[in-house]
Amino acid sequence: MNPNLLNKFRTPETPGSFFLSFEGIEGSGKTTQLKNIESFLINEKKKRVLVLREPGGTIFGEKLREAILGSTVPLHPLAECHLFLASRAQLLHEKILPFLLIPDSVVILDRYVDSTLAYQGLARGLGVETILTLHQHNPLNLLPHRTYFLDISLETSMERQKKRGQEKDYFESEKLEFYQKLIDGYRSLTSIFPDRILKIDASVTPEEVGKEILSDLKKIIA
Ligand code: T5A
Repeated sequence: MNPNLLNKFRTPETPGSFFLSFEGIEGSGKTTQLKNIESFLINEKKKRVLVLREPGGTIFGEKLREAILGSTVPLHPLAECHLFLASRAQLLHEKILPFLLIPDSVVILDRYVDSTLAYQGLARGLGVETILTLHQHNPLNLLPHRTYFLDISLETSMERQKKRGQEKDYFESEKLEFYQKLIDGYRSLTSIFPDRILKIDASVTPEEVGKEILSDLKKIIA
């Protein structure tokens, strides 16, 4: 990894404000856990909290979400990648950056740059450096203070998806090898960003996962 590339990235600096993201494969429990964190931050830490998801979160982003997840044709990895980046740039510009200028604000994102690194960079094969290079300019060069990577096995993901029983979207229809590449990819990202990404065992009960996240969060957010 070119160290000059990592130097192009920054984290928000407004006093008392934090940028958090949740990552993991389908069914890892991101949406379940971020609701828990949201109420802790509002009720106990008296923060102003904005929860957003990717792709989406803006009118334009939600249209792109529909286009990607509803696609019935296989997209070229670069086409896929640029659609996620367009949604992200608009979300940063319209919502994340203005909100993080407010003191004591917290943005919580359900997926962010590590999804692109894992899905398009590692599972589709575009490479980590290519994805980071595409993010090196403002506003895409903003990194979270903390990323919770909810780690589950292939079997757990499949079991939870089956239990939920919804129609499969564009990525959920992928083969098992794709999912294994994603799991390995996410795990490898923790060594590129050891200070930012915290791997959590998410195969246990939602309460146990929540406890581990809160214990870390209490250390970061005084
Ligand atoms: N994508 C996205 C890219 O390829 N590149 C990118 O750059 C970006 C941003 C988005 C898709 O786009 C791709 C990745 C995705 O494929 P999505 O629908 O927004 O799709 O995201 P998913 O992660 O697929 O959403 P899921 O709902 O499947 O996953 P979650 O949010 O991690 O899981 P959650 O909380 O909804 O839980 C799933 C089920 O498991 C249960 C829940 O009750 C629920 O039924 N559950 C647990 N059961 C037992 N024990 C636990 N600990 C549990 N936690 C949750």
